Amino acid sequence: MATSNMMIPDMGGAQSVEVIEVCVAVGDVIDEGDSIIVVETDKASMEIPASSAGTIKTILLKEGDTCSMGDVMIKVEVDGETATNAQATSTKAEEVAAPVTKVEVESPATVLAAKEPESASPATSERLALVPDLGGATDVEIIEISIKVGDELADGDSLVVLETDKASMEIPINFAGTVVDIKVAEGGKVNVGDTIAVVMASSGEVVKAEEPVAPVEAPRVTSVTKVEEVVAPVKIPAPKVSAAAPIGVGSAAHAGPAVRMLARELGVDLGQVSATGPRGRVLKEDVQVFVKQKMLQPALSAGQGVGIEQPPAIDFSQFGEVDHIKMSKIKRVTAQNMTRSWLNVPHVTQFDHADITELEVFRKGIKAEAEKKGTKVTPLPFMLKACAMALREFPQFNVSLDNDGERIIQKHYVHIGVAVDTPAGLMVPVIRDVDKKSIWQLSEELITMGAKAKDKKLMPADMQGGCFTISSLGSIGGTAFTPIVNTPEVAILGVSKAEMQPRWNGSEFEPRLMMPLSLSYDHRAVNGADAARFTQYLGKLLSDIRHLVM
Ligand code: CAO
Repeated sequence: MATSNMMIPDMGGAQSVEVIEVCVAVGDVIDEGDSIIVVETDKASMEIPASSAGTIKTILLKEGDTCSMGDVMIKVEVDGETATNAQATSTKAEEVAAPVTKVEVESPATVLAAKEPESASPATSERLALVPDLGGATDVEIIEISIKVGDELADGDSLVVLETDKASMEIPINFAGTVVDIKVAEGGKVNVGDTIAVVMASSGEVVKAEEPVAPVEAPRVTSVTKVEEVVAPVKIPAPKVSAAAPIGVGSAAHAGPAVRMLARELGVDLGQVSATGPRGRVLKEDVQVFVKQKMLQPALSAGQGVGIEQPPAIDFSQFGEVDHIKMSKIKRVTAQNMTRSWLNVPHVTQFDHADITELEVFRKGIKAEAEKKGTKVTPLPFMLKACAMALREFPQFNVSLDNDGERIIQKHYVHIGVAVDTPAGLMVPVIRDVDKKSIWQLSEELITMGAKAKDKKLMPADMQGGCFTISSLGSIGGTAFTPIVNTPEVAILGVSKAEMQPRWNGSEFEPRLMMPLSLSYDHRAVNGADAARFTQYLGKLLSDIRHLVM
């Protein structure tokens, strides 16, 4: 057994390249060709594979380091025979720079260009931008043409984006000029040496037939293969240009290296981004829209419903005329609260009815008295009173769950919120100590709070401290609904419109005024049997309001 150094091979001429992933750990047994690290330039990411088999003893690079050809990546323990070769590798690797320079001149791309002197004739300043060596990949698909005829290109501007099953890569031009003709089409396949475009080189670009056009600076990975030939038996396998697999963010997504780099910088998982580019490619703008959407969801962060994909943004103007109307602050806050509750609370809704026939008789009976007092008594104050008694009877409804998931917080006060629909949005003023107040007091407070809500006069304190909420649609209609629990409370009572219904009294049907009740509850705090008992109890209290004074 001997220990040898494994070095970074030629990376298509790229220097000081960032290590974005270390794929191995000390002690790993690796085979030749296994990925050791992943590096990323601004053009592509590449897996750097092992040049031989062995057991990793030391890793000399870490994520965030920069590296260049010849740098030692790892030290490996190898068997005797491999060690000999590895020794050769380490010796020869120091010479790697020289042969690579030599080989680059002979790279297939440049050789091909040199074979077309008429195309790159010095008589005209037209030059061909050719497909460079693609690390051995053939018939590579063009997924984007980044230029059009007439474009003035600077050295390094992207010509096309190619995509293999492993990576997408921008192919840049390595001289400045104006695009005269484009020889490829989106969706077409290209190989090394194919002409991408004819470009009128800017003045100052020296063109000599004997100086072949080396069309691009990256990714000339086959030159590494040449290194293998030159420095045999040293074996430094070609880096695998692979923007997809190693990135770990949306590896299956279709995106160019620049987009991937942006996604990496922003910590965006490309797999979650809705792509709007051709053939499902993720564009930079898609990443930006994704981030913007996330920023608009502050209330959903910190483990609350995160990871749930947003529906894709749709341009509705394609279907007809639309307006974009800014939501009021109240509506935005309500939307966040509703979403948070919907995503975090396991909701169950218990449906029931309360027979309020007698209650209604009584209520109508006190109408004149109420008017004398300058107030109005609706069924709602009775509901408030009944709920307050039910919360005392079933204290498990008067709790909040501690965020640690291990405790419940039992409340010994009874404050009940009442949902009020206002033009500005939904507000929930809280009536305090409901259990201690009379129907008259509750009626007055309801009227006051309802008016304050509609006049936007509620103070934050008026809307805090609720133990339970009532949402009454009784004045509007409907037979039942599923209200959303107003967290951190654990239950909410929805009240629908009371209607006369035939009820079987044991010997005949009789008309009774039945009020529908919809009790939604957090199933972590409350179980179904308790919910059924709770609504039954409400029914008992409301069907004979003498119970309310007991
Ligand atoms: N069944 C049948 N009739 C009902 C009823 C029910 N469940 N609840 C109320 N009503 C009747 C009332 O008796 C009243 O009729 P009368 O004038 O003939 O007595 C009428 O509906 C209107 O009542 P109201 O809405 O003025 O009063 P309320 O006490 O029921 O509601 C408040 C108070 C503050 C909620 C109210 O001002 C309000 O905003 N209501 C609109 C409904 C609403 O916003 N609900 C919240 C929905 S969002 O989840």
